[in-house]
Amino acid sequence: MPLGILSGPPAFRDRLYVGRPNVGDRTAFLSRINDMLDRGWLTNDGPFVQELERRVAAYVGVRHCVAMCNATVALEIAIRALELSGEVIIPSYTFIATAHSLQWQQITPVFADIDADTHCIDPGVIEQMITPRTTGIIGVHIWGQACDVDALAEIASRRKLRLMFDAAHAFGCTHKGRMIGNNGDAEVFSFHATKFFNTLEGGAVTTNNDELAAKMRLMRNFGFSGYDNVVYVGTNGKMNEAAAAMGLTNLEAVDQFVEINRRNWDFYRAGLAGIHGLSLFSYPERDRNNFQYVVVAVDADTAGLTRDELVSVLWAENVIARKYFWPGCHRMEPYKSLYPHAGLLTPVTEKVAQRVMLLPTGASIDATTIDIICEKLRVAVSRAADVRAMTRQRID
Ligand code: T4K
Repeated sequence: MPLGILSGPPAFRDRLYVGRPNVGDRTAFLSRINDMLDRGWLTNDGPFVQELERRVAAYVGVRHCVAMCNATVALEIAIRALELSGEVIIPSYTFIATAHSLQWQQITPVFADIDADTHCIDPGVIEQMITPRTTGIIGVHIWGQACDVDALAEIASRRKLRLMFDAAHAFGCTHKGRMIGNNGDAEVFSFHATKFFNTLEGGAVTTNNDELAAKMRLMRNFGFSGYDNVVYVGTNGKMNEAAAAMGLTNLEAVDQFVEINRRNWDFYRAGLAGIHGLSLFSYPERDRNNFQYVVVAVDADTAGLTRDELVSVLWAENVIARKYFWPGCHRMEPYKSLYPHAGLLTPVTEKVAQRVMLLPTGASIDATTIDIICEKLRVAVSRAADVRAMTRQRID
């Protein structure tokens, strides 16, 4: 039953999704696809991939960009190229790919808690998790906001650990005035369709380490060094030319994407103001963010409704809000069975994961739509008891 009957605005007819792709100039993209077909070079380090790597490296201000087929494989390759083994410390509050990229290679992800304000890994808890088997730390720049890079670098250097970053959310973002992509031994971007900057599917590792970059280039191509000569265990991590064509097109529009996202975020800030129990995650002005994520924390005691109840209300209204990254990696398999007590060390993760929901943004959403979404939330919270009864009925 739509919430509209509680005298709020009517339900949307079409579904509104989190993660709608940002797409640049369609004509430019199709013209590149034509070039690709005319050339008959579809993948394997083609000219578009090489151009994209050069342009991304210049944009990020980093020595090397190694393009890959997606960020999960990019994480796996970076982890292997850095020779991580044993245990690696990561936050539990991240997309499951961060943990899986280690477990896939028989490396144990050790789940650290996060900071309640930034949602990023808390450097204060890391020291106690280091054991003789620990070889590295992977920080995740959640919501495009840099984690405490300096504190992590200090710990890594003192304890002789490798440090890399899952920067899947952070393309176009800065840390202390410098583009993310330059920190630690390596940083990994996702260029998935849902990301701020997409290549359909894709990802990249950026690094200022020449040797590491060369190694990852070989590893993404089965370990081939020239024809008929394999020098490493490798995999197929190559980006194809159609993906790179999309990347080149979208790279020309990144400023526009930020502008749209920023505008939407401001509309949400105005629209959500004064709704009891709902707080919009804000990005510190000192750094540049891509505003790809509209993150709202629900305080159930004040709102009168839990995050899950609000999400089901929105779904009933065709607003497909998401509960990223609930319930936390440590509560998903195989980690849940392997480390049943991991939750004891991650109280902040548990709390944040229960409260957060993401709302739709991007070019397909305008001010009027955002107003209506906010109004739906306002009506739901102001009539929490009725809504709770209605959502219970729906569930029953
Ligand atoms: N590290 C972190 C911190 C990450 O967040 C991710 C990926 C990775 C690593 C790994 O990166 P990749 O290997 O994927 O490059 C989605 C994305 O598939 C995933 O890339 C992303 N994080 C994650 C946060 O979100 P799901 O399982 O939520 O996808 P799905 O199919 O439910 O789609 C999400 C939303 O996007 C839906 O509301 C529909 C919309 N959508 C999706 C696609 C694919 C569209 O509107 N159009 C589309 O083409 O994981």
